[in-house]
Amino acid sequence: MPAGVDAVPGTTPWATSTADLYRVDTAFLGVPDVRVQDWSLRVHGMVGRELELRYEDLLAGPLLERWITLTCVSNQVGGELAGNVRWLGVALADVLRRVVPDAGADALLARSTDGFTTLTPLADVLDGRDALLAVGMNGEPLPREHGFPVRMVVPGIYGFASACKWVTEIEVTRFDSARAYWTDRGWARRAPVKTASRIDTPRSFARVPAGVVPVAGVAWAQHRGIRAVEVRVDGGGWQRAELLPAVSVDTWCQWVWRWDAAPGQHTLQVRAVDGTGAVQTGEVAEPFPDGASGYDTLVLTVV
Ligand SMILES: Nc1nc2c(c(=O)[nH]1)N[C@H]1C(S)=C(S)[C@@H](COP(=O)(O)O)O[C@H]1N2
Ligand SMILES: [Mo]
Repeated sequence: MPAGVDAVPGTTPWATSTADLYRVDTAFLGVPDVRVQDWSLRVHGMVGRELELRYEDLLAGPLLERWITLTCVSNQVGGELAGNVRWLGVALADVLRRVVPDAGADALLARSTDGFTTLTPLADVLDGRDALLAVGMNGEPLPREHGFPVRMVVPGIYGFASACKWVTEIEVTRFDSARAYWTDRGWARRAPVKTASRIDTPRSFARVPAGVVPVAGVAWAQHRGIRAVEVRVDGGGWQRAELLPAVSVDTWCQWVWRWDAAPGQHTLQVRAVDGTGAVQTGEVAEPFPDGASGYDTLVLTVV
């Protein structure tokens, strides 16, 4: 964990404990129970040569340990379907280099024991980001709920399009021919994480004493990073917040803005600027089909 985080009471903890990480499972027959000795991963499709990996092959490494913030496309603006976890795993790009993808391939179709599938851009996995075949989280083997024994984690892409749990098969394929669980239900075929920011404290409808009020929260734009966070009061000018440390462009960032609050009812809004300089859009969109957008907005009373 970087020094200097968790400095403002009421902000989401920088590190998400395994117990606190949100869960999304489509399997209605309970959480898959996969035994290590029965598990293997077949990497095939548009490749020079197929590969089958056993659990011991992954443990033989090299293993990388990386903080990566995972987010769900179903998250509403201001919502809680996001968490920052220390993942342990093998670089997916290394595995793909061993199978030698065909020049015409542009997608990975990952399949889970429960029939769930994800469709991920091949170029993103190969561009140097820390896409992982993860075997551990937060210093322990993956718990069953989060995909034991092995799952994918790809920074910058929503979970439904990258984070296949209980993964047993990866097919190198093409976007124009492949179909996946959520794309069959109308969700986006390409799903980069949208820049998002959230006010954690004060809470909505809070009553706070006049004077200096720390307004704080988190912001994320995985694999682009957060360059700035800005807050505005009652639709006024955007004011720069202070950013707390982030480990990399793949993790969220806590922020705080010290507000000299005058009595009355006020509306606060937050927006982030990502590492490319792009400002988070205020255009309101629902999560379907490719992620929510708009400013997190808080109404409170200063007394
Ligand atoms: N096999 C399987 N993998 C899955 C899912 C699922 O339902 N089944 N849900 C996906 C979605 S929508 C998200 S956001 C992430 C959530 O991972 P978590 O449940 O470990 O937080 O896993 C992804 N991987
Ligand atoms: Mo999700």
